[in-house]
Amino acid sequence: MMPKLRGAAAPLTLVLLAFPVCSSTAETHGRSVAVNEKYKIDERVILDVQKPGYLNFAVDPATKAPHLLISGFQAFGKDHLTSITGWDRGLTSTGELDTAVLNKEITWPNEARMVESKIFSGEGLLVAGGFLVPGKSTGAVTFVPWNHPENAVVLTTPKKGWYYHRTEEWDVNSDGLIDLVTARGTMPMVGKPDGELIWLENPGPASAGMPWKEHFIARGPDVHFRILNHALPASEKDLPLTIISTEFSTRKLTVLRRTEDGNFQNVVLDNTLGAAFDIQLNDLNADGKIDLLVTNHEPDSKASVFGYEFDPYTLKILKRHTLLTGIETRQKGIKQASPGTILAFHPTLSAGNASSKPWILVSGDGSQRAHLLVPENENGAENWSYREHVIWNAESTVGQSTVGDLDGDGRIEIIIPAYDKNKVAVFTVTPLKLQSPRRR
Ligand SMILES: [Ca+2]
Ligand SMILES: [Ca+2]
Ligand SMILES: [Ca+2]
Repeated sequence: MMPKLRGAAAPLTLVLLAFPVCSSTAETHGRSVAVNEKYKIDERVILDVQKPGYLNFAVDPATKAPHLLISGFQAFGKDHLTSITGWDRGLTSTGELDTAVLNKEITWPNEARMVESKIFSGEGLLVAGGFLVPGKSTGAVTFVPWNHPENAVVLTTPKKGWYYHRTEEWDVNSDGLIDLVTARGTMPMVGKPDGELIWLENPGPASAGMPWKEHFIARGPDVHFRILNHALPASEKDLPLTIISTEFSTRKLTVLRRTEDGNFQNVVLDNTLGAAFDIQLNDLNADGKIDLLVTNHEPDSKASVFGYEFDPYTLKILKRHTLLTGIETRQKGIKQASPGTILAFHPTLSAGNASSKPWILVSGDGSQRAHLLVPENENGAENWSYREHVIWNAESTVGQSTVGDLDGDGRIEIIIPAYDKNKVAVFTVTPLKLQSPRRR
């Protein structure tokens, strides 16, 4: 999410707003939209949440209860990392939800996600933070223990004016301890913006709690990136560490591949896509090969979502497909642009869906909308056409949305934050009852 500075326009009264950040008051709506012949999207509930920026879905490691994680931030005053659970009592029974502020000390929390590896002695969240807002631009990567979130540990050494949006796990130095890869950016008032991809060396249990040693990988990546190796099928696991980055400030999509001498080969994949923003790795056209799903962040008709067919061996783009373009930016103010983050997902939890084309959820950011792209053709690998559905006209900056089965009924929820409106909307993907009978 790239919320913009509004200078003095940000109301100082926000500082005085007391927690809780999520109140039990909520609107319920009955809006329902069919998105194809198999599914409809039902609007379930709209929650009041203070300045929700990034949403993430997490599962309690012990109880397996689904949690909605909310990274909330604002120009003045404390930010918050909040968890909402208790959804199994009914999505619309908002008075029954359990809301907990996990941490109020992390500056401008961006992406917060459950650690996948046994890096730390217990389960917990990795939070990337900071943004180009005065007083909040020196960010950090923080580990928040799940059972004791008050005992958060900062893993990065403070670097003035640099902020973080994402972390991924990889044993970069092959010592058996999983390390962290992250990108950081800076946009100083005077001077040029800059970015760098780094990895943080896991020191092992002996020095737990200390900042991790930083290792430089490359200059340029400033916001988002993905480790390709996580997405590759088992047959391609032999490829060296390969990181694909969206470089926002230098306006290009690049790939970095580790060479035998331990350095990284740097290849520009596309320098014509505009200000590159988010990236996900998915098999978009269901042909068995991983594709690159990328957004840019542009104020005008160049605002787009792209799908790239890509050869992981030669590091060459085979074809770029424009999945959505001309996304209108409606948010007023300087430097407003669209879209924001992107997420490919399957509309049901059933295993058979893994081989079909995913849907694509586009958080609009300055478009003030959440856009859902549904494949026109479920199977044709050559068909890259999507039908766009505006599933929520938030009339507010839309931060990072997420998906997951919140209430455990087997149906996927789509959860969308309206940052300026202090709202979070919950939708359910519901199979249509009247499906054509299956042929035997
Ligand atoms: Ca390591
Ligand atoms: Ca593919
Ligand atoms: Ca559900």
